[in-house]
Amino acid sequence: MIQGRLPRGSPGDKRLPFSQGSTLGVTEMRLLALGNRAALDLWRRLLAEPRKPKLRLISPSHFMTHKKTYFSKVKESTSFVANIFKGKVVVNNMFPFPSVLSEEQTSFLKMVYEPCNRFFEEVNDPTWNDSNEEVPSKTLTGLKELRMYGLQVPKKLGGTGLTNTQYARMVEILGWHDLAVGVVLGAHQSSGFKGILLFGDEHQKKKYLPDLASGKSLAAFCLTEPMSGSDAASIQTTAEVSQCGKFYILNGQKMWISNGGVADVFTVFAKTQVKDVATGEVHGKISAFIVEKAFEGVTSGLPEKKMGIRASNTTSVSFKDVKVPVENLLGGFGNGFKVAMNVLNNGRFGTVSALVGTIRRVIKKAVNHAAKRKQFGNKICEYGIIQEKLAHMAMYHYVAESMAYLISGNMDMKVQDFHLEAAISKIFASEAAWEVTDECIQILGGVGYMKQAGVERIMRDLRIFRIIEGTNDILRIFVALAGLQHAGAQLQELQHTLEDPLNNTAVLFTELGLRAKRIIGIPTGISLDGVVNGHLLDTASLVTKCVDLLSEAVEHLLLKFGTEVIHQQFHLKRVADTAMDIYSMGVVLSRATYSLNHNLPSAIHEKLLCESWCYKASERVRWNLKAVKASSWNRYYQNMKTISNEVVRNGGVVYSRPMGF
Ligand code: MYA
Repeated sequence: MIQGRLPRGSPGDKRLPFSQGSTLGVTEMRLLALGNRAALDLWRRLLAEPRKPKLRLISPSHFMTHKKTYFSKVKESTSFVANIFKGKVVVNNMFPFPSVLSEEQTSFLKMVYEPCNRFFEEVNDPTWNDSNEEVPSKTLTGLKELRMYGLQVPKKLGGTGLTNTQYARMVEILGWHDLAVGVVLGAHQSSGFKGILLFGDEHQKKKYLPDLASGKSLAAFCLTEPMSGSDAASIQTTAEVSQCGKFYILNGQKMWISNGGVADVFTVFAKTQVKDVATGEVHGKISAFIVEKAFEGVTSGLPEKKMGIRASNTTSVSFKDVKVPVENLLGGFGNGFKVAMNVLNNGRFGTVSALVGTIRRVIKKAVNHAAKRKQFGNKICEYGIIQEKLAHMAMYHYVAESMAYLISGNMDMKVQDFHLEAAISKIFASEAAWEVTDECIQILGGVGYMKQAGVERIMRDLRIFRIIEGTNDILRIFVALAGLQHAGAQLQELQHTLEDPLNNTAVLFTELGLRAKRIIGIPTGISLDGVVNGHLLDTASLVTKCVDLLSEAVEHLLLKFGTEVIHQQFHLKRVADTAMDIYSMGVVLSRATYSLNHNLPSAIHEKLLCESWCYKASERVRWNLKAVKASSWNRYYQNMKTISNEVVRNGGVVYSRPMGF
């Protein structure tokens, strides 16, 4: 029941009672007269909803821990992804494809780019680094001289002062040449001191950033703990105010910290006791701190032995009664979770850009081989099976690169609402890079499997990116639940409006009309006409159709499960994949439109990439949403649950071998 209102039909309630059985209400009769049976069904479902508990969605951690905190308000968003969940196509942050660099910024970028690229070609040896599990001092020193340690730190604080787009182009070099070096520099500036850059006060910035930007000191980001991985809010490291009030006393252990054994400055997240001014109750809330290695009680463990990115240093970091001066609190008392999330949101585009560099490199390796290698009398690039692989690889790159520069461009234009897009791009780029590298090895055959080809190292290095900066699984849940919150808020508002249908007939008929069209499968009228290049209109209609399908499926889930939807991970995964596919379609439409409109030499090729990608992605959307809506899939999900439970109970597969032992 909607709070503060009398139940419909109860004594004193002036509104029309719900229609019961075959008795039709006024609106229902009107709908029937219009011959709109689908709308009538939906009208009934929507009106039936307010009788249920108020629809509210719960965030991922509440899902995991069953905490009793609810989201009731969701802000209006300009995010493309947030809006597709509501059946809306909001193109502000999507079209036109950003072109944000001035001529001056482009020449400055070239000036820093070229020597850096040459340095990686001539000085750094990724194979040596990998075998010896270290980045040698000649590389580290060279990178300092190239001003690679403070790419985004303002020039007045000793940094290179790059914009996000310039930074993205620079870190592509790291992905192309050596991801392990990329992680050293990324853990330093993409996350290690990013909190100081984003949230530090003037004193903190002046004290720490110049040395960090010059490479005189190195930074690390300390969030993960032995018992706290994806559930970042569950950290157990504590910080208590000392009796003198001048320090926080830090205790706890962090693990798998990139640069953990070599950093001089750590951004550390710890639980602090925060008093609610209104209620006087004390809650454990996370705060962020700048901690120096030099503070007594900070120790690092031994370097971890890793599958990939071996040259980067990864250790545990322990804090034993560390006295952190109160002025080293970062971003305000109790605001640490916000600091952590924003650092991660802001860092993800860097990872995406680095991976875009890797994908481009790997494609080059595959093409070089496929264009030379002859089998059965022909070059293998002439065979359809190889052609499809190469075309897929090129599409993956096109999408990932477009995502990287769309986000960096938006960030440069001060768009605030990009965290869903950043999460999707990180998932996409890390999976695309894995897929492309795997296919590269397949094309190279035996050669690709040998260390000498250099692809196996790339594959090992890449694997971590589906885990680091938020696992792709938790990011999928994050995208789906955040999107569902937006859709849920819209539906809730609609429910309110429909409490009084006769005074809201315009809204009523628009909404019912939209839903009826979606159910019947005819376009709802959302369109990218006038936004995309005319040659891409047919392709654009695939996007709008997919948005209709998504919003219909989302509404179906919300009406079917209410708040329980947060437990439906089989569905959530498919909803997230759909949002990713639709976003990727929008991104390439934007990029290809830009190229066609500006007559770029590659425009026709890009049109092909865009059309082919959108075709495949829209097919996946249909497939995934069918699996969300069709009841025939429930049996499959139930089977998955049962099989998994039985395998877990048995400690492995359940059946014995065919020969019985
Ligand atoms: S560091 C470790 C990485 N760890 C993670 O990423 C942890 C993943 N977990 C999470 O992100 C959170 O726990 C999730 C939700 C998302 C699951 N943006 O109750 P809540 C707000 C903005 O939903 P939870 C590493 O890998 C939310 O609205 N706000 O929270 C090293 C709410 O606000 P309010 C967000 O369920 C990297 C509040 O927070 C976001 O507990 C090394 C609570 O929300 C968000 N995303 O968590 C780097 N999420 O209360 C190397 C939630 O106001 C890089 N909120 O409503 C290498 C790079 C190479 C590149 C080279 C570069 C040079």
